[in-house]
Amino acid sequence: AAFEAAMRDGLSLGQFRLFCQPQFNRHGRLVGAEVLVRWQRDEDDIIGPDHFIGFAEESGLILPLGEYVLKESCRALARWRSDPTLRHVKLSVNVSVHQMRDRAFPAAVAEILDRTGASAERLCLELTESVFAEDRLEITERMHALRSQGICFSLDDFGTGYSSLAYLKTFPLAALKIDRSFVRDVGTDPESAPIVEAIIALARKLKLDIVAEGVEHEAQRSFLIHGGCSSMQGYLLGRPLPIAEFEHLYSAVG
Ligand code: G
Ligand code: G
Ligand code: G
Ligand code: MN
Ligand code: NA
Repeated sequence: AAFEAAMRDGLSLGQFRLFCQPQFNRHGRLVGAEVLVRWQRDEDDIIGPDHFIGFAEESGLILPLGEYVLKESCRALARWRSDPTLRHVKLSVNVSVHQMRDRAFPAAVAEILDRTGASAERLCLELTESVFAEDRLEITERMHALRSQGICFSLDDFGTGYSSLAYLKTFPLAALKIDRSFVRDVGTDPESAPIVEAIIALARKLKLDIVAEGVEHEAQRSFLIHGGCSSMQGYLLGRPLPIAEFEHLYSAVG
């Protein structure tokens, strides 16, 4: 409860900060970034989402926190509209199942887009497979309501958890993110390479984009490129940076 109160204060004090990790296509062009939230409790006390998203979900704070993350992400997209490089960046925002269960979510997102002036086509929402354990009709309806605004969806951590391939045809997804556990092992574990190749082939057949996560080594990158992977994210290519630093580093004019 004390942690919850501290989070509530942190939210009103603006202590939650957005970091962005770049995503590049196979030709090395910056095409996107994933938004990763951190809680800056003090000058040298930053904690990562693994330590507070669970609490936020249990307490209901995930709704205002999620809305804050979306609003800041859309404000960035609006700023980037006139930058020759950043205008091509699509921002991927992680969305909790609790947000997807919220009846008011699509309208709240529409209002954020409207108020900030961000283009819906530049916004992608990342869902995890846990979302699909929910009421299927409700989630599908909510996804279509957001999809009709121009927003797209990607499926995070693909291949872990209790994946069902049926999800891929039931829900309106634009991309799959190959979980970093598979990417990590492509050079060492004899099973991982064919799994990654099969996921890429599956995604291409279904006309889904693929983002490989956790690319740390050149050998992983070349394996993925030869396998036909469309884009990548990982420490080899760029670490998550505070959004202002991300902006400064990649802006064509800064
Ligand atoms: O770097 P990293 O520790 O940021 O991220 C850990 C996990 O936290 C990731 O799996 C990511 O999905 C989750 N996460 C990061 N930012 C957000 C956010 O804004 N909302 C939600 N729901 N999850 C997030
Ligand atoms: O040109 P290269 O050797 O990198 O191609 C490796 C494989 O990736 C080939 O099978 C090719 O068809 C595929 N490929 C080439 N360019 C693209 C691209 O832009 N997107 C995707 N998804 N696959 C590509
Ligand atoms: O939403 P998701 O679970 O995919 O969040 C991505 C997580 O992966 C974040 O915690 C991010 O900081 C982390 N991450 C990003 N790139 C790399 C990488 O190259 N290696 C490792 N080990 N983690 C990474
Ligand atoms: Mn993610
Ligand atoms: Na992931």
